[in-house]
Amino acid sequence: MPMAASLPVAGLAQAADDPGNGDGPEASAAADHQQGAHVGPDVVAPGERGELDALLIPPPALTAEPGRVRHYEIVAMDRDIEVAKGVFFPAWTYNGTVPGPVMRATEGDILEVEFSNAGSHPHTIHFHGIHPANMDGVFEIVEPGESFTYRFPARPYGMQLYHCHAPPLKKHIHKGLYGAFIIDPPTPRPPAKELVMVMNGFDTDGDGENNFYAVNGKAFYYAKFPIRVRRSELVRIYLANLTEFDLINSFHLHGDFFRYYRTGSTDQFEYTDTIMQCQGERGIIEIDFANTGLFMFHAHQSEFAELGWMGFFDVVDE
Ligand SMILES: [Cu+2]
Repeated sequence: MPMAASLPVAGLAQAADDPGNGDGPEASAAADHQQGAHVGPDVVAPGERGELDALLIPPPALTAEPGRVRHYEIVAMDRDIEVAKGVFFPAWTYNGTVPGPVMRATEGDILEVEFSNAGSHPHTIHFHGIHPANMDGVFEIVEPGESFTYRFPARPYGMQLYHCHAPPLKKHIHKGLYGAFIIDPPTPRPPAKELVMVMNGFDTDGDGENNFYAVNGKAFYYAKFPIRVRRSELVRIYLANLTEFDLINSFHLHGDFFRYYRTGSTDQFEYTDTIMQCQGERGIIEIDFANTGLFMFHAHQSEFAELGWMGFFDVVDE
């Protein structure tokens, strides 16, 4: 977890320039300046507006229908991806992005995933959930140039995930082979503005420690492009932690509380503003914003936040 090389990252610059970043009377006077440095076009982040929409916004939930097949085609490929402004990471990807595409099914649907390995190393797809042993993506290693079709009923409902399970596991996950897998209850959850956030980290200098952190793969992206939501609508976040090397990651929301459904397979929830997840943990967050304005969300490990895992909700009345 070393400091990033001399990269002009907004969060780092701000932290260094503002040692008196406290709660004193002068703090509010500096608020406008701080806001300008932390959010919007001045933020140094990779990517264009809307570029991460396919990872942020899941396909819609469908009501249960007997015998329905949900078909996905996933191709493993090596690809250099920009994880922080001007910083490229030699990733192993599912379909070219880190995380891979959001997969979604309703409990009882047949999930059918046609997996082809166009990468340089052997890979698999291991899904979390309940399924037969020969669909578990551990023993059926798919060599470069080969393919394998996973097919099983999707269950149980909740926020699941998938990742490569080829050895050495640490490397195959850190390189970027993972993604979100949502299984909806037979009767879908109430309508909401739905978002997917996969927390991840990138070791860009090969020393076994992460140099950048993000949700959905790009440091400070949601600080540059805040996520606009309406105060009147329920905001539902499918959150997973696929960060390698660090033991935990976390999600903290400013200015409000949320319901957190751990894994999302029962109706039990915790009411809080901060949760933590070990690698592979996931859950569903539901927020009813009480106020309009810009609200920060970030890892509550300050270091992760300052190395990229920080963004904003722009809550508006419409
Ligand atoms: Cu792999």
